[in-house]
Amino acid sequence: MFTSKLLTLVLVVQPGRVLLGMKKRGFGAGKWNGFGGKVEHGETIEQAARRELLEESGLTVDTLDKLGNIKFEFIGETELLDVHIFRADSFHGEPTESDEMRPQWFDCDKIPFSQMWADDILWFPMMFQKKKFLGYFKFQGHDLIVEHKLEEVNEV
Ligand code: 6U4
Ligand code: NA
Ligand code: NA
Repeated sequence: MFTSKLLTLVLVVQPGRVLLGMKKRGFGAGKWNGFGGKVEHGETIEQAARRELLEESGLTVDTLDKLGNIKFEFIGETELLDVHIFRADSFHGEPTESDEMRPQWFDCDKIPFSQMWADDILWFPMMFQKKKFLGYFKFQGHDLIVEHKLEEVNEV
């Protein structure tokens, strides 16, 4: 039996660049990624996305656009990660380092994919084009994708 854990992921995008955070501890430590984490009891997925973005980057946003949903399976584990992905095109505040993340802007043609989750290089192009998508990735360990599906959809 598989259970699943609801997670959020937010990409803050400006013309020509995207804000990523170096994860300093916990799941995915050592990788550049968007900002996010677990949805807690009593909050909606979007509330969790805003809370985690603020906790990890110091930023608030007016509008979060739903972009996609990806389910991750890790061989040998019975818990699927159900990650809800959002994009923000404007923000308030200054990116600020937290215990968990060190934020840094990257030009869109210099994204550090080799230091990111292996799935990111496949869906970032859709994210930059504001296309919506659904995906499923099966990982062996944290670096190897052994199976995946990714499709553009009209609504997520
Ligand atoms: P705690 O322990 O409460 O600080 P929390 O911050 O709630 O944890 P965390 O940081 O473990 O949760 O959440 C994992 C983050 O990593 C989420 O934003 C989703 C993201 N993530 C997980 N697998 C991913 C993958 N394969 N590709 C990707 N992001 C992934 O791009
Ligand atoms: Na987190
Ligand atoms: Na958290």
